[in-house]
Amino acid sequence: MGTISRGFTGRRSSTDAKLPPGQYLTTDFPVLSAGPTPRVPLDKWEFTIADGKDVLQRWDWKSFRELPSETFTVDLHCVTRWSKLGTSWEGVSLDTILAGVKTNASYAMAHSYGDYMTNVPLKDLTNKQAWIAFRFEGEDLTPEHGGPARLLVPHLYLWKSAKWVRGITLMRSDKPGFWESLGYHIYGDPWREQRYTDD
Ligand SMILES: Nc1nc2c(c(=O)[nH]1)N[C@H]1C(S)=C(S)[C@@H](COP(=O)(O)O)O[C@H]1N2
Ligand SMILES: [Mo]
Repeated sequence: MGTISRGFTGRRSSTDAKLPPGQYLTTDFPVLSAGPTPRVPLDKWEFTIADGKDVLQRWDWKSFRELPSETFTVDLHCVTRWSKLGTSWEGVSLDTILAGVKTNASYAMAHSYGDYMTNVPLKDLTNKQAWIAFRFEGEDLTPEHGGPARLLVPHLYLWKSAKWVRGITLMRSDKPGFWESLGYHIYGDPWREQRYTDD
């Protein structure tokens, strides 16, 4: 009961409840990129679902934007310890993207233009937990933040949200991506503080 009333009376305590351990709040939106920002013209852009052997689905920008999209508001948590609450986005749910895909795979590798990649269990991409996002706070997503489109998996640390995403490869077994090979946690749950490999 005490916890419930604190949540309603104090701005600070309701915000604290949204802040994973070891994180601090920021209102700006830092840019974190491991390399140069790729510029992908929309007429060259494509997004594919593959299984390591075949391309199962392919969208160009026009057909991707014809998919039903949704707006959503989520909190972002970066492993470098900043969190940004209540960000609003528009994107296509991975539920929509994967609806027509039949697979026995349990894992996915998201690939980006510019060669970044990051692994996510397939069950973390479905059930309204992940999107291919193309608008941020009502504006087209800027190249610095991953435009034309980025993966957004906000319940995991933000390195899992591949900017400039160009496709997802479905995998039978888990494999580390870019940061995961360099010592970051294979899964990356901010609420369990899974920052580094052995956390
Ligand atoms: N393609 C690509 N995606 C990426 C990265 C990157 O270097 N390349 N950095 C990741 C990391 S570590 C973070 S914290 C977020 C940062 O997103 P932002 O620059 O929009 O804040 O993007 C993630 N996605
Ligand atoms: Mo990050």
